[in-house]
Amino acid sequence: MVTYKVMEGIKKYRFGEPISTDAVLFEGDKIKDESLPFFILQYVDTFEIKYKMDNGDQIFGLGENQRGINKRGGVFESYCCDDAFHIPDKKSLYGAHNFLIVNGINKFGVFIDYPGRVVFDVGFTHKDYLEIKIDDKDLDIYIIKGSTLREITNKFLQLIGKSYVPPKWAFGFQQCRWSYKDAKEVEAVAENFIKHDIPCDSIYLDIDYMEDFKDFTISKERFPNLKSFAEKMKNKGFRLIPIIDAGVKIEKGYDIYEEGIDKGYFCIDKDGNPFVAAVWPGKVHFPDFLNKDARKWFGSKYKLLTDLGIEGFWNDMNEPAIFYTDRGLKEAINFVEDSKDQNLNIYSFFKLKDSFMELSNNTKDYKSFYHNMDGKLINHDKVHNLYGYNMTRAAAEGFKEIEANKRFLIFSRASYIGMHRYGGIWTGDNHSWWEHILLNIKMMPSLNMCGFLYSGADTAGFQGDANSQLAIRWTQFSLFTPLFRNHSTMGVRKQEPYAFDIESTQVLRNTIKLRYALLPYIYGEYMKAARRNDVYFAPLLFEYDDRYSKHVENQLLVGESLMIAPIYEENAQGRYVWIPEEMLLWKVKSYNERSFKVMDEGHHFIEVGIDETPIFIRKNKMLIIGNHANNVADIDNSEINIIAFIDDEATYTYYDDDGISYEFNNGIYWEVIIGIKKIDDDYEINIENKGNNLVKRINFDIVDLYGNITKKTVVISE
Ligand code: MIG
Repeated sequence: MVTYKVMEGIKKYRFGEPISTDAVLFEGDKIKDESLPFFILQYVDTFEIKYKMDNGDQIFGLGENQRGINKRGGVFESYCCDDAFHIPDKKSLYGAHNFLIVNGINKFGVFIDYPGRVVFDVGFTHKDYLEIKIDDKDLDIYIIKGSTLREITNKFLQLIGKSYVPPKWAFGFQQCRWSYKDAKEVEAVAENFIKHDIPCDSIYLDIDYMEDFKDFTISKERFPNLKSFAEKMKNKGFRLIPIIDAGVKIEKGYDIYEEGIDKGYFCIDKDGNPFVAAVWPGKVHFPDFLNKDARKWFGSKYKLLTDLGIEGFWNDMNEPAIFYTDRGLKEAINFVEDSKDQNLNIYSFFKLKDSFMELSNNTKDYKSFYHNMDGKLINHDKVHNLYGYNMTRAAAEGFKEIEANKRFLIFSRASYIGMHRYGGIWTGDNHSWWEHILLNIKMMPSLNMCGFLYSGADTAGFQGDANSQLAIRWTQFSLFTPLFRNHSTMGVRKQEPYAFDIESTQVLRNTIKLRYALLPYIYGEYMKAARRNDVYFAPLLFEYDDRYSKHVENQLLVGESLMIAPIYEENAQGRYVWIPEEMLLWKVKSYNERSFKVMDEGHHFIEVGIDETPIFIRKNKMLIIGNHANNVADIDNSEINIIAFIDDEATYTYYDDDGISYEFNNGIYWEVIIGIKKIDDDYEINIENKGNNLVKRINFDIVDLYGNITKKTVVISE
């Protein structure tokens, strides 16, 4: 073991010769130190960490996973997996996020930088032990020390580098479906949004826009002129966001296939031939995203679409998902043939069934192909979790070549720690289940702790039929998630915000308009988190250390001013909320209406009608509210409103920038620093306007602890 001091409070313990994952940005200096906070068991080929947890210890983090914000009690396996049935005992979803924080008398963060299989047994097998099993003995372990959860998180986020920042329009509402299959249907969706007066910034193109599911091709029949169509749609206010899949179809004459073969850019099997798996297009090869040159090549292909006016993409199937391989299929078919005319008992019958069930995403297949990493052949299984990461990196690096100072929208299904620098993620194929709203709520802070700020779930659920109530309640939560997209699979009930009944459309319209009105806050808080290595969503205990806040799993802090308590149960007329200090409750029906209630510290049942989104403004904090428009770019926020809940004084920094470029990195952004101070029965307002902000007028609703409202208006001179 070699120890490095990487940064203040962060040590790296290196075992063997780990493969570089590029998760962490700093090397660090060697030091003499063997003070690991846990036991290490090294076996011949594997490695295990054991940590004795105190009764009260909680475990946070682990990103995209099932179960609680506190992960204690579960087993989680980092091995990116295309599993479309997210039930509580599933151990792997699409991401591999090996960072956790132990919160007890001892507080520290652990990041296991190993890109193959890692199992986190968080007191499942042995209730008092955190046991981390690694499939290898070459790895880096980072230990992050700090006195609070936020401090540990901030340090970890500093270690792995600044978050990806999407264009501002990507904070608008987005509509997806597998599939709006041709230009006519896409246009009809757009017309529906316009007709129903529901804001929306983009419409997605799922796999059917391609010719035979071939990456970077466009169906001539369904989208005869994508360039002019994209332009027309943009003029109506909608950007088109095509999907890109990991597998490249094997087809003579298809240029991407031919080039990949020519240049040796595909993953290979043990005999050195391009590895064959089957996904959407049938048989495909997998681009070797771990090979720099292949990455560059694939990344440059996005230009074929950006040249047509496309400004955003989603990268799918990049775990990589495998439907079947020849090996698996052959074994299964042999088994079927052997079973023919047999009297199958329960065991042989199950084995027969399983032989097909186990065709997809089989570890045997993952073990049977190789990457070329800087000239070294590496078995895929060892670096499995880097695949989607590097596909998305390929895209991001491609965009840099295409137009370095322009922000593109890009997010991925599979991911590993560090990918957050290149793009966002969505949380894959959930269901239209109430349980999945709650899962979504719990996952968001965990994802943020692992760096993934631009993230969100398929709102209203991907699989299964949504009723209007579920779509509404889910949208009332998702309106706070940076990626705010409604998506569903083929064959299920339509769930666009106008797809139900007039009343529900009205509620969804108001809910989506609320999102647009909150953009100054949501976007500003996102940017602050991204620039300060912070989270946007946090569990309550990041700010409150009382005995209840520690255990709250169904309320979140959003940015610095808000707490939310979403409704995630069918037919609920309200819910219980833990309020850790006085807060101002605003049940929003429509963002232009104001009605507040001061809530005292304690447990409360709050009534929440189906048309209401409850928002809690924290004490001595402010919420900025702008205006809505049908697109982000059309919003006029020269006049904004602030709701402030003031005991004595508060300061808030309203951040904004051009929303399209990276100039904010060069100090080009706007800040309005707003101070409110209570003096006797009045308030003193102080405004410092930095940069060339467009805000001309701010209307204040200042509410005190007794609920008295003072209205003020400040006009900002140039
Ligand atoms: O095997 O492209 O998670 O969002 O609609 C399914 C079709 C492939 C999975 C993605 C989903 C997408 C679907 N894809």
